Amino acid sequence: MTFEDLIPIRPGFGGFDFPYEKSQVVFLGAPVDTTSSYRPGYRFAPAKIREASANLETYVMSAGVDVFEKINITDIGDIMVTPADLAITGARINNTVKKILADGKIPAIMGGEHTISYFAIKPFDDVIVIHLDAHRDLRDDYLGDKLCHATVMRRVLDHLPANRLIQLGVRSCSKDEAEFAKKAGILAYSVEEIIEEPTVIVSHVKEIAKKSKVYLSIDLDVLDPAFAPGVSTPEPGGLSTIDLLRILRELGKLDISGFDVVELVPPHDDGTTSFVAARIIYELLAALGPKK
Ligand SMILES: [Mn+2]
Repeated sequence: MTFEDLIPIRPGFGGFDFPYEKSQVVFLGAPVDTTSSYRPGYRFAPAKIREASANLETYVMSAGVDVFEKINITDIGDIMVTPADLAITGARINNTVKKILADGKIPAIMGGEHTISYFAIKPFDDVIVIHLDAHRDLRDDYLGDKLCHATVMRRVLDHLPANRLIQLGVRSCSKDEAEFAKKAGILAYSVEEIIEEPTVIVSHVKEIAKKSKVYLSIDLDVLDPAFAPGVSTPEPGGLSTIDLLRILRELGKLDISGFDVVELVPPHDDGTTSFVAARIIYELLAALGPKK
Protein backbone atom coordinates (compact mmCIF):
# COMPACT_ATOMS: atom_id res chain seq x y z
CA MET A 1 0.00 0.00 0.00
CA THR A 2 1.42 3.37 -0.97
CA PHE A 3 -0.23 6.76 -0.91
CA GLU A 4 2.37 9.09 -2.36
CA ASP A 5 0.34 12.24 -1.84
CA LEU A 6 -0.01 11.85 1.91
CA ILE A 7 1.85 12.94 4.98
CA PRO A 8 1.52 9.99 7.38
CA ILE A 9 0.16 10.74 10.85
CA ARG A 10 0.62 8.48 13.87
CA PRO A 11 -1.35 7.95 15.98
CA GLY A 12 -4.43 8.52 13.89
CA PHE A 13 -8.13 8.90 14.58
CA GLY A 14 -8.95 7.34 17.94
CA GLY A 15 -5.27 6.75 18.61
CA PHE A 16 -5.46 3.43 16.75
CA ASP A 17 -3.16 2.15 14.04
CA PHE A 18 -4.83 -0.80 12.36
CA PRO A 19 -3.24 -2.11 9.12
CA TYR A 20 -4.75 -0.53 6.00
CA GLU A 21 -5.23 -3.86 4.29
CA LYS A 22 -7.55 -5.14 7.02
CA SER A 23 -9.52 -1.90 7.56
CA GLN A 24 -13.09 -1.18 6.49
CA VAL A 25 -12.93 2.56 7.19
CA VAL A 26 -9.97 4.68 6.12
CA PHE A 27 -9.51 8.10 7.69
CA LEU A 28 -7.62 10.85 5.96
CA GLY A 29 -7.19 14.51 6.74
CA ALA A 30 -7.70 17.17 4.09
CA PRO A 31 -6.47 20.36 5.81
CA VAL A 32 -7.41 22.57 2.86
CA ASP A 33 -7.53 26.23 3.95
CA THR A 34 -7.67 28.14 0.69
CA THR A 35 -11.03 29.76 -0.12
CA SER A 36 -12.40 30.98 3.22
CA SER A 37 -14.34 34.21 2.79
CA TYR A 38 -14.46 35.03 6.51
CA ARG A 39 -12.61 33.01 9.17
CA PRO A 40 -9.69 30.86 7.96
CA GLY A 41 -7.82 28.27 10.01
CA TYR A 42 -9.17 24.99 8.65
CA ARG A 43 -5.61 23.72 8.22
CA PHE A 44 -5.47 22.87 11.93
CA ALA A 45 -8.73 20.90 11.93
CA PRO A 46 -7.73 17.25 11.23
CA ALA A 47 -5.11 17.36 14.01
CA LYS A 48 -7.67 18.75 16.46
CA ILE A 49 -10.28 16.14 15.54
CA ARG A 50 -7.68 13.40 16.06
CA GLU A 51 -6.69 14.90 19.43
CA ALA A 52 -10.33 15.02 20.56
CA SER A 53 -10.98 11.50 19.26
CA ALA A 54 -8.21 10.14 21.46
CA ASN A 55 -9.88 11.70 24.51
CA LEU A 56 -13.40 10.32 24.04
CA GLU A 57 -14.64 6.86 24.92
CA THR A 58 -14.71 4.50 21.94
CA TYR A 59 -17.65 2.67 23.53
CA VAL A 60 -20.84 4.26 22.22
CA MET A 61 -23.57 3.88 24.83
CA SER A 62 -26.51 4.50 22.47
CA ALA A 63 -25.42 1.61 20.26
CA GLY A 64 -23.96 -0.61 22.97
CA VAL A 65 -20.80 -1.20 20.95
CA ASP A 66 -17.14 -0.36 21.11
CA VAL A 67 -16.41 1.17 17.74
CA PHE A 68 -12.97 -0.41 17.49
CA GLU A 69 -14.30 -3.87 18.27
CA LYS A 70 -16.97 -3.49 15.64
CA ILE A 71 -15.07 -1.92 12.77
CA ASN A 72 -11.44 -1.98 11.70
CA ILE A 73 -10.24 1.57 11.21
CA THR A 74 -7.03 3.04 9.92
CA ASP A 75 -5.83 6.62 9.51
CA ILE A 76 -3.50 7.15 6.57
CA GLY A 77 -2.62 10.74 7.42
CA ASP A 78 -3.11 14.10 5.75
CA ILE A 79 -3.30 14.99 2.09
CA MET A 80 -0.40 17.24 1.11
CA VAL A 81 -1.83 20.70 0.51
CA THR A 82 -0.36 23.07 -2.05
CA PRO A 83 -1.85 26.27 -0.62
CA ALA A 84 -1.88 28.28 -3.84
CA ASP A 85 -3.21 25.52 -6.08
CA LEU A 86 -6.57 24.04 -5.21
CA ALA A 87 -6.62 21.94 -8.39
CA ILE A 88 -3.41 20.09 -7.49
CA THR A 89 -4.55 19.51 -3.91
CA GLY A 90 -7.98 18.46 -5.16
CA ALA A 91 -6.46 15.93 -7.56
CA ARG A 92 -4.62 14.37 -4.61
CA ILE A 93 -7.88 14.06 -2.66
CA ASN A 94 -9.63 12.64 -5.72
CA ASN A 95 -6.90 10.05 -6.41
CA THR A 96 -6.66 8.98 -2.80
CA VAL A 97 -10.42 8.50 -2.44
CA LYS A 98 -10.44 6.60 -5.75
CA LYS A 99 -7.85 4.15 -4.45
CA ILE A 100 -9.66 3.66 -1.14
CA LEU A 101 -12.89 2.91 -3.04
CA ALA A 102 -11.09 0.58 -5.46
CA ASP A 103 -9.80 -1.31 -2.41
CA GLY A 104 -13.42 -1.75 -1.24
CA LYS A 105 -13.13 0.53 1.78
CA ILE A 106 -15.04 3.52 3.15
CA PRO A 107 -13.20 6.86 2.97
CA ALA A 108 -13.71 9.09 6.03
CA ILE A 109 -12.41 12.56 5.36
CA MET A 110 -11.65 15.14 8.01
CA GLY A 111 -11.67 18.65 6.53
CA GLY A 112 -10.61 21.23 5.86
CA GLU A 113 -12.95 23.60 4.17
CA HIS A 114 -16.08 22.26 2.52
CA THR A 115 -14.57 22.55 -0.96
CA ILE A 116 -12.86 19.20 -0.36
CA SER A 117 -16.22 17.42 -0.68
CA TYR A 118 -16.26 18.16 -4.41
CA PHE A 119 -13.04 16.21 -4.93
CA ALA A 120 -14.06 13.46 -2.50
CA ILE A 121 -17.48 12.89 -4.11
CA LYS A 122 -16.26 12.96 -7.73
CA PRO A 123 -14.92 9.35 -7.75
CA PHE A 124 -18.38 7.96 -6.90
CA ASP A 125 -20.33 6.93 -10.04
CA ASP A 126 -23.76 6.71 -8.60
CA VAL A 127 -24.38 7.95 -5.12
CA ILE A 128 -26.91 9.88 -3.09
CA VAL A 129 -25.28 12.80 -1.31
CA ILE A 130 -26.88 13.67 2.02
CA HIS A 131 -25.62 17.13 2.83
CA LEU A 132 -26.02 18.42 6.40
CA ASP A 133 -25.29 22.13 6.47
CA ALA A 134 -26.69 25.51 7.49
CA HIS A 135 -25.90 26.70 3.98
CA ARG A 136 -27.01 25.35 0.64
CA ASP A 137 -23.61 25.93 -1.03
CA LEU A 138 -25.43 26.17 -4.36
CA ARG A 139 -24.06 29.43 -5.72
CA ASP A 140 -22.76 29.18 -9.27
CA ASP A 141 -19.86 31.40 -8.27
CA TYR A 142 -18.87 33.31 -5.18
CA LEU A 143 -16.60 36.36 -5.13
CA GLY A 144 -15.53 35.32 -8.62
CA ASP A 145 -14.70 31.74 -7.60
CA LYS A 146 -16.40 28.85 -9.39
CA LEU A 147 -15.16 26.32 -6.87
CA CYS A 148 -15.11 27.30 -3.21
CA HIS A 149 -16.85 26.52 0.08
CA ALA A 150 -19.95 28.48 -1.03
CA THR A 151 -20.36 26.74 -4.42
CA VAL A 152 -19.33 23.20 -3.57
CA MET A 153 -22.72 21.49 -3.90
CA ARG A 154 -23.45 23.35 -7.13
CA ARG A 155 -20.22 21.88 -8.52
CA VAL A 156 -21.19 18.44 -7.23
CA LEU A 157 -24.37 18.85 -9.31
CA ASP A 158 -22.21 19.33 -12.41
CA HIS A 159 -21.66 15.55 -12.16
CA LEU A 160 -24.75 14.35 -10.33
CA PRO A 161 -28.49 14.73 -11.09
CA ALA A 162 -30.28 17.10 -8.69
CA ASN A 163 -32.47 14.29 -7.36
CA ARG A 164 -29.32 12.66 -5.92
CA LEU A 165 -28.76 15.53 -3.49
CA ILE A 166 -30.64 15.84 -0.19
CA GLN A 167 -29.99 18.86 2.05
CA LEU A 168 -30.71 18.75 5.78
CA GLY A 169 -30.56 21.58 8.29
CA VAL A 170 -30.41 24.38 5.71
CA ARG A 171 -31.41 27.82 6.95
CA SER A 172 -29.37 30.28 4.90
CA CYS A 173 -29.02 30.96 1.19
CA SER A 174 -29.21 33.70 -1.40
CA LYS A 175 -32.30 34.38 -3.49
CA ASP A 176 -30.53 32.91 -6.52
CA GLU A 177 -29.73 29.72 -4.63
CA ALA A 178 -33.34 29.42 -3.44
CA GLU A 179 -34.61 29.81 -7.01
CA PHE A 180 -32.04 27.37 -8.39
CA ALA A 181 -32.88 24.77 -5.73
CA LYS A 182 -36.61 25.13 -6.40
CA LYS A 183 -36.21 24.84 -10.16
CA ALA A 184 -33.87 21.85 -9.83
CA GLY A 185 -36.26 20.20 -7.37
CA ILE A 186 -33.66 19.58 -4.68
CA LEU A 187 -35.12 17.88 -1.62
CA ALA A 188 -34.29 19.91 1.49
CA TYR A 189 -35.46 20.16 5.07
CA SER A 190 -34.87 23.16 7.28
CA VAL A 191 -33.87 22.93 10.93
CA GLU A 192 -37.39 23.83 12.03
CA GLU A 193 -38.95 21.14 9.85
CA ILE A 194 -36.51 18.58 11.29
CA ILE A 195 -37.16 19.63 14.89
CA GLU A 196 -40.93 19.49 14.39
CA GLU A 197 -41.03 16.05 12.76
CA PRO A 198 -37.63 14.38 13.12
CA THR A 199 -38.84 10.79 12.78
CA VAL A 200 -41.01 11.45 9.73
CA ILE A 201 -38.26 13.34 7.92
CA VAL A 202 -35.45 10.92 8.69
CA SER A 203 -37.67 7.97 7.66
CA HIS A 204 -38.47 9.73 4.41
CA VAL A 205 -34.79 10.36 3.67
CA LYS A 206 -33.95 6.73 4.51
CA GLU A 207 -36.70 5.50 2.23
CA ILE A 208 -35.36 7.53 -0.69
CA ALA A 209 -31.74 6.52 -0.12
CA LYS A 210 -32.14 2.90 1.00
CA LYS A 211 -31.32 1.30 -2.34
CA SER A 212 -28.35 3.57 -3.12
CA LYS A 213 -24.83 4.08 -2.00
CA VAL A 214 -24.76 7.14 0.24
CA TYR A 215 -22.14 9.82 0.78
CA LEU A 216 -22.65 11.94 3.90
CA SER A 217 -21.20 15.42 3.92
CA ILE A 218 -21.40 16.96 7.38
CA ASP A 219 -20.67 20.67 7.66
CA LEU A 220 -20.36 21.35 11.39
CA ASP A 221 -22.24 24.64 10.99
CA VAL A 222 -25.43 22.59 10.61
CA LEU A 223 -25.26 22.77 14.41
CA ASP A 224 -26.25 25.89 16.25
CA PRO A 225 -23.21 28.06 17.08
CA ALA A 226 -24.02 27.43 20.75
CA PHE A 227 -23.01 23.80 20.18
CA ALA A 228 -20.34 24.29 17.51
CA PRO A 229 -18.82 27.76 17.74
CA GLY A 230 -15.55 26.90 15.97
CA VAL A 231 -16.70 27.03 12.37
CA SER A 232 -15.88 29.39 9.54
CA THR A 233 -19.33 30.92 9.02
CA PRO A 234 -21.57 30.40 12.07
CA GLU A 235 -25.30 30.53 11.37
CA PRO A 236 -27.70 30.94 14.30
CA GLY A 237 -30.79 28.76 14.58
CA GLY A 238 -29.20 25.36 14.11
CA LEU A 239 -29.60 21.81 15.35
CA SER A 240 -28.47 20.75 18.80
CA THR A 241 -25.75 18.12 19.08
CA ILE A 242 -28.34 15.58 20.25
CA ASP A 243 -30.64 16.38 17.29
CA LEU A 244 -27.72 15.67 14.96
CA LEU A 245 -26.61 12.50 16.74
CA ARG A 246 -30.15 11.11 16.51
CA ILE A 247 -30.24 11.81 12.78
CA LEU A 248 -26.83 10.22 12.21
CA ARG A 249 -27.68 7.11 14.23
CA GLU A 250 -30.46 6.51 11.70
CA LEU A 251 -28.68 7.61 8.52
CA GLY A 252 -25.70 5.47 9.53
CA LYS A 253 -27.84 2.39 8.86
CA LEU A 254 -27.91 3.26 5.14
CA ASP A 255 -25.21 2.02 2.76
CA ILE A 256 -22.70 4.69 3.78
CA SER A 257 -19.92 4.52 1.20
CA GLY A 258 -18.04 7.62 2.27
CA PHE A 259 -18.35 10.62 4.51
CA ASP A 260 -16.71 13.87 5.46
CA VAL A 261 -16.81 16.21 8.46
CA VAL A 262 -15.79 19.70 7.41
CA GLU A 263 -15.52 23.40 8.31
CA LEU A 264 -13.93 23.13 11.77
CA VAL A 265 -11.77 26.20 12.40
CA PRO A 266 -9.68 25.56 15.54
CA PRO A 267 -8.43 29.15 16.01
CA HIS A 268 -12.08 30.17 16.58
CA ASP A 269 -12.93 27.12 18.68
CA ASP A 270 -12.89 26.89 22.45
CA GLY A 271 -12.23 23.17 22.09
CA THR A 272 -15.92 22.24 22.01
CA THR A 273 -16.35 21.88 18.28
CA SER A 274 -13.44 19.48 17.77
CA PHE A 275 -14.94 17.17 20.42
CA VAL A 276 -18.35 17.45 18.77
CA ALA A 277 -16.73 16.48 15.45
CA ALA A 278 -15.06 13.43 16.99
CA ARG A 279 -18.25 12.38 18.83
CA ILE A 280 -20.30 12.66 15.63
CA ILE A 281 -17.81 10.40 13.89
CA TYR A 282 -17.84 7.78 16.66
CA GLU A 283 -21.64 7.66 16.68
CA LEU A 284 -21.76 7.36 12.91
CA LEU A 285 -19.18 4.54 12.97
CA ALA A 286 -21.21 2.78 15.68
CA ALA A 287 -24.28 2.89 13.42
CA LEU A 288 -22.50 1.45 10.37
CA GLY A 289 -22.93 -2.22 9.50
CA PRO A 290 -20.76 -4.85 11.24
CA LYS A 291 -17.34 -6.09 10.06
CA LYS A 292 -17.53 -7.75 6.66
MN1 LIG B 1 -21.98 25.69 5.91
